[in-house]
Amino acid sequence: MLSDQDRIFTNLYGLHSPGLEAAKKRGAWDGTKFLLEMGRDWIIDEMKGSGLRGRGGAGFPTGLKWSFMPKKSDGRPHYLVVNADESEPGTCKDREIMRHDPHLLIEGCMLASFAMGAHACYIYIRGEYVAEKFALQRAVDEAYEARLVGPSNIHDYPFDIYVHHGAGAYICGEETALIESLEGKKGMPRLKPPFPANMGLYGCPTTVNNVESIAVAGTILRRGGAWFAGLGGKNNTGTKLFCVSGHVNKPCNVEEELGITFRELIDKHCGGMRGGWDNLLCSIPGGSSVPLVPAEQIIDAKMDFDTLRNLGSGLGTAAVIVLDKSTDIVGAIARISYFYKHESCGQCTPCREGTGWMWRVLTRMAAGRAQKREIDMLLEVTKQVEGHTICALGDAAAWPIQGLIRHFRPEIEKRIDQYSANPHMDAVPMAA
Ligand code: L3W
Ligand code: SF4
Repeated sequence: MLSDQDRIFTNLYGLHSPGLEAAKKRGAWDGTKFLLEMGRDWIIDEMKGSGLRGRGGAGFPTGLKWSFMPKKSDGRPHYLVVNADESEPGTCKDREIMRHDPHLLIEGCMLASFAMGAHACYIYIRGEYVAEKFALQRAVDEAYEARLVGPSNIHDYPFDIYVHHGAGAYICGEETALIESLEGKKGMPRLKPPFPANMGLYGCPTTVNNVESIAVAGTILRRGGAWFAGLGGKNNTGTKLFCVSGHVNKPCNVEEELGITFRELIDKHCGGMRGGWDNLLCSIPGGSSVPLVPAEQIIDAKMDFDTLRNLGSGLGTAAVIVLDKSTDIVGAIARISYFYKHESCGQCTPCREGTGWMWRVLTRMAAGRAQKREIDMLLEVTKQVEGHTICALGDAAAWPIQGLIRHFRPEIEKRIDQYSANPHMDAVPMAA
């Protein structure tokens, strides 16, 4: 169990002001100049040693990503871009950081930018996050006034930071679409490679990191990479913000050690499972993009990248959606399919056509109005979408359906049987 001393964020929520003076008392901006004086290589080595894996969904090692930025300048400026376009259904952790601990984020921006030779950082914040945008801008203004950042600051590292407000498109959370949007164009993903580290914002070396990945950097550097690496498990280190929603008694955001079990997470922080553990149907453990995991597999599973991947799912953003037995699981996944159809940018055919096709078929299946052979046809289409698109939205649309068919095929078949026995019924009863 994570002790309060090892929490980076959530032991503070609700107790303190997000303002600069209070943030400093909690440790933000403490010794930042000293950390900068340790040098770029030291910072990157500590981040590598911490084992921190990106907190935006992909879990890519953060220190390694920073090391991809060119060491020597070829005349092009370097940029850090912070992805605060938090839009993955179920995910609301970065929102908490921007509301309550914006100075940890701003300090992290400076440290990360310095390590990568960037003198400017853009924080791209989700369009719907209006209060958070103002909270963050207030904190940025405070940091400028206190000369913690700015062209001439007490850290002797010229550094500017800009908050950019998005316009409400999920796809702008994809790093290259985000870059396009920052450049003033339509938010449409680019093909990778080239990766942003070589060709990012305005064609310059750029690193795009999630809010949480950057906001933990100051604490990691102050306490040492080894401290962070000592929490969690091998290859799954540190603390993580979990956003638990759905059929638990008390949905919440909480910081815990990676590797806490699903059951412990819910019992300790969420007042337990609604109706008791026998009532658990399944969980979508990492935001809507990852496949569901049925009750018997998830209940004692470790909540970390590798365990959940071995269960055919993923930690994603650690947005843990808990579903009890009252859930219309086929209808729920059909609703998720609608989300991806709606958010597809439309530039590649498998995604543009496939997301709509999959949603329509699944919606019929939810009501039993389908033929059993269509289940395999739907599965086949998900495989034609997965891995055949420019960005990961295609995969994200395919995976939840694959998880449904893998674990709940009998439920789909039962509905089809019920409907064919009585085709005049309005709808098949949704609950199992
Ligand atoms: C240089 C290489 N850089 C990889 C960088 C790359 C990126 C990072 C991870 O998708 C997932 C997606 C969603 N040289 C590199 C390299 N990089 N190889 O590393 O890259 P990648 O391609 O593994 O992932 P991605 O495209 O960033 C993210 C899933 O997260 N997801 C979505 C969450 C959405 C939000 C939101 O609300 N905004 O967080 C949740 O599971 O499906 O699979 O930076 O450039 N050789
Ligand atoms: Fe756009 Fe979908 Fe292609 Fe991504 S996969 S680029 S969202 S059409």
